[in-house]
Amino acid sequence: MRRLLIAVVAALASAVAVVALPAAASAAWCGGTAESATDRPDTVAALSWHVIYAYPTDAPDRFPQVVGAMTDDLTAIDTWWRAQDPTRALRWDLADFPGCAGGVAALDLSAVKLAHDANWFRGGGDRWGRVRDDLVAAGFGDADKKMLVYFDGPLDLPLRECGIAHTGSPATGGGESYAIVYLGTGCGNGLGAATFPAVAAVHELVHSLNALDQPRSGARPPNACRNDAGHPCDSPNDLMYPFSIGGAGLASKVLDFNHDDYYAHSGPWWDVQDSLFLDHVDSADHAAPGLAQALSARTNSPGMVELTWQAATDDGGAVSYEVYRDGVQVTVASTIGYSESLPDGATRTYAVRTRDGVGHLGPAVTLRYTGGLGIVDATGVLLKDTVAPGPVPGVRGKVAGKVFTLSWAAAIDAGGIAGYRVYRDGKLVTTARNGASITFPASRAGGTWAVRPFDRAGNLGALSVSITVASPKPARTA
Ligand SMILES: [Ca+2]
Ligand SMILES: [Ca+2]
Ligand SMILES: [Ca+2]
Ligand SMILES: [Ca+2]
Ligand SMILES: [Zn+2]
Repeated sequence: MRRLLIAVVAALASAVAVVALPAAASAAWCGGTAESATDRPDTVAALSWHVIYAYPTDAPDRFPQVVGAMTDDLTAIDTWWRAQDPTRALRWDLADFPGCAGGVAALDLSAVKLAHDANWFRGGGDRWGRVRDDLVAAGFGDADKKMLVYFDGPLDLPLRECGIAHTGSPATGGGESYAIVYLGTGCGNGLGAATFPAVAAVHELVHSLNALDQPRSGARPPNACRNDAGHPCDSPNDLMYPFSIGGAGLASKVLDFNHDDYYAHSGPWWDVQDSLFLDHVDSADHAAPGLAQALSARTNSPGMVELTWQAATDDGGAVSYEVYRDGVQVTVASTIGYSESLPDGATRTYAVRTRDGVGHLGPAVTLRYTGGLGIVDATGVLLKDTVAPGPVPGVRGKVAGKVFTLSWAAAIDAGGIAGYRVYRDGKLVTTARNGASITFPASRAGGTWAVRPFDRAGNLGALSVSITVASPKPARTA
């Protein structure tokens, strides 16, 4: 389920068209004026928030002018959240800047020139989707991150909406988890002063943490607005109140007035406090989970792939497993194993990443697999045959003179057949390694016969249909 939540806000004191920028960068962001259009290597192995400054192709890049004020607001948001709930903190995607003290100053802030011009984003339409699509195409689709985007371009905003977000899946980030705030058209006035732009940013961010996500049935947030169930109406000081007065500062806002609608409440519906994109600072779980060991893949039934791995260990509670197909997260499983359809001959890359109960992430384990063949290298060469041969289609037995010949049609295996196990009356009699027949003295012909192929990796195929051969009559002597 996905619901559009138009945010906020704004009733600004005046609709100035030009953003009043702070005079100079005031906070010490450790990245200086260095711009990165890609997600820098993570220093936090956990679900996190990634912050992006984005601007249309034909708009000026004001990142050097606004980064200090953005950092000031994000620092204020971080401090405000910890004051609202000392057991939680926003978990940010941080970068390894030399000599940086850490915290919000070490934010991995991206600066991205979008693929479209201001006109593409200016009007109504699905602006959220347009911004999101450009950023996902630029590489910001990591399912382990939710994105907070500062969009810096001119807009037509008759309703003074200064931000927008969707509710997605509480468990994952990526393309469904974009919180966007606008800097243009007056929305950014006061950036860096912990006033309206900071309120809008954390308001949209909390939408992306699925605040007031309405359950299909049963108890629900008691103070949801009557015609706007994604916002609470019990206090204008609530962070998620449908609109905010321009001059109201972040300090006047509370994270769920009375704790009865979306944060630290006692109801059965989703509670933002449980989000794994928050650092659970009160948890005794501090370490990342181990690897999904022994990741393997096989084809047990045609047209399918079955992934298997061993349970990972963790210093906390249960471990979940994020499964990726060709870089796209397809599920977060609480149990071991995953299967999906995969045509024989098709090759995909699978990865499994562990996640603990508070959002720490283990390293990913990866393999490439070709349906019906096995685990392959980057060029498609078979590394490990994990697929058993098909069954032998039929078995024949024939006594001629003193010789009994058992023969069968060859089994098929993409990695190569190595031989056949031969069974009489359910017991292994011998192994045939030189083709699809074997001979015995005629005196041993009586019984029920079947064969089982095996491939070069030792994978055993299914037992063939069995045939029953009568004992040859003993030759009579006159
Ligand atoms: Ca990063
Ligand atoms: Ca409330
Ligand atoms: Ca852990
Ligand atoms: Ca095989
Ligand atoms: Zn809203």
